Amino acid sequence: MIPDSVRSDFPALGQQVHGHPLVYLDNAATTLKSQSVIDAINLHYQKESANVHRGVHFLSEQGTVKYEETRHTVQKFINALSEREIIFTKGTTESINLVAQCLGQQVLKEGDEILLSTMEHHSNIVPWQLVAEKTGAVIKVVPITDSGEIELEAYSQLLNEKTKIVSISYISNTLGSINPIKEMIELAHEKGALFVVDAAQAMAHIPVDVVDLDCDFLAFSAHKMFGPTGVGVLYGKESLLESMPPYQGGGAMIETVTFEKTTYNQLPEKFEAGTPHIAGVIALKDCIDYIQKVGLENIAEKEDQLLDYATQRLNMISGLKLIGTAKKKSAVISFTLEGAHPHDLGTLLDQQGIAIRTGHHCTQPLMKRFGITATARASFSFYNTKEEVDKLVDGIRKAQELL
Ligand code: C6P
Repeated sequence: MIPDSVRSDFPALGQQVHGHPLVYLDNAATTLKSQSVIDAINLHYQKESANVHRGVHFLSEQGTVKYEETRHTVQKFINALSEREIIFTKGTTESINLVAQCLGQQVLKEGDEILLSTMEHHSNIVPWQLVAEKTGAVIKVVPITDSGEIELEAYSQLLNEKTKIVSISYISNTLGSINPIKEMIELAHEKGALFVVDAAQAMAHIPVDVVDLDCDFLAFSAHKMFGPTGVGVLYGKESLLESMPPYQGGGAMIETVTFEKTTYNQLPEKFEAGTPHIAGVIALKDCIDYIQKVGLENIAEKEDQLLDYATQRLNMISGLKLIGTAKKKSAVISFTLEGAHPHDLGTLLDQQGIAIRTGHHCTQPLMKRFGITATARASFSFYNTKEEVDKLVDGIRKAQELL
C-alpha cells in the first residue's frame, strides 16, 4: 500500500500548470524526480564536484567512491554477477548503439539475421539498421497480435541458425505490453542467438533479474526511474563484454597509449571513455534506493490498480479506442479518439494542467501496424492517483465537446 503522502517526495507535483494542479501522466517519456535525487545532484555540484578515476585529492577520491557505489547498487538491483558487467552510458539509446556497434560488427556477417519486433522503439531499430548496412546482415521482424502481444509462434519460426542477435523491449512504451522475455530468451539461446533486452520501460515498474532472465545484454535509462537525464546503463555478460572491441576511444578506457599501439583498460572502464555524467551516476544510486524504499511490489500493485481503473473509465468514453490491450500490461494507455487528432487533444488537456504524450512515440512501424499515425498516451507512475484518472476522463470529455 503506497500512501498519497509519497507525492510530497516529488516537488514538481506541487505546482500549477495553466492555473490547474499538475496532473502528470507522461511517465513513460520521463518520470518526475524525487527530492532525494535532486539533493544528490545539488550536493555534487555544490560541494563535491571533481572528476573521477583521475585524482589523488580528497574530492576526486570521494567522487570515485560514490560513483563506484552506484555501480555496486545497480549490480545488486539487477542481480548481475559482477560490477564489471555494469557500463554507464548516456541512456538506453546509447546502450543499444554500443551493443549494436561493438557486438554487431564482431558477430554479424553477410546474410546473418537480427530479429526485432514490430513494437520496438526507434532506439531499438535504427542502431541495428546501421550495423546491418555495414555488415550485410538482414533485419527480420516478429509480428504482433491486434491486442499488442508478440506472436510467439511466429517468433519461434523466425528463429533459425542465421539469427545471431535478438533485440526486444521488455515493456512496450506505446502499448504497455509486457513481453514474455524470459521465454523468448530461452528460445533464442536454443538457436545460438544472443538476446538484448530494451528495459527502458521496465526498471521503475517491475523487478528485473538478469541472471533469472539469462539475457546477454540489458539497456535502461535513469530518467525513467526518477533520475537525471543523460545517464543510463548497459548490462552485459562479462565474457561477451570482454571479447567486444571498445565503443569510443578517449581517456579512462585505455591502459597504455603510444602512437604505435594502444592497449585498453579492463571492464567496465573499457567502455567508459571520457568524463562521464558523474553527478547523474551518483544520483542513480539514490533513485534505486528510493525505488527499493517504496518497494517494486507496492509500485506494481498501485500501478495495476491505476491501469485497471483508467482502462475501465476510458472505455466508457464513446469514440475512444484503446491501442494495446495485452493481457500482461504495464500502466501505459494509448488511445485514439474519434474526430480528434491526438495533438489537439493533448493541447486541450494541457490547458487543463494534464500532461500526456501524443504522436508516434518513436514507434512509427508500430503505428503503421495499427493503420494510424499517432495516439494519445497516458502513462502512470505510483505517485498518480485515481482522482487524476478522473481528471483525465473529465478532461477528455471536455475536449471532445470542444472538438
Ligand atoms: N521512450 C517515450 O516517451 P532514451 O531516450 O535513450 O532514454 O530511451 C529510449 C527508449 C528506448 N526504448 C524504449 C522502450 C523507450 O520507451 C525509450 C524512450 C520515451 O516513450 C521517449 S521517446
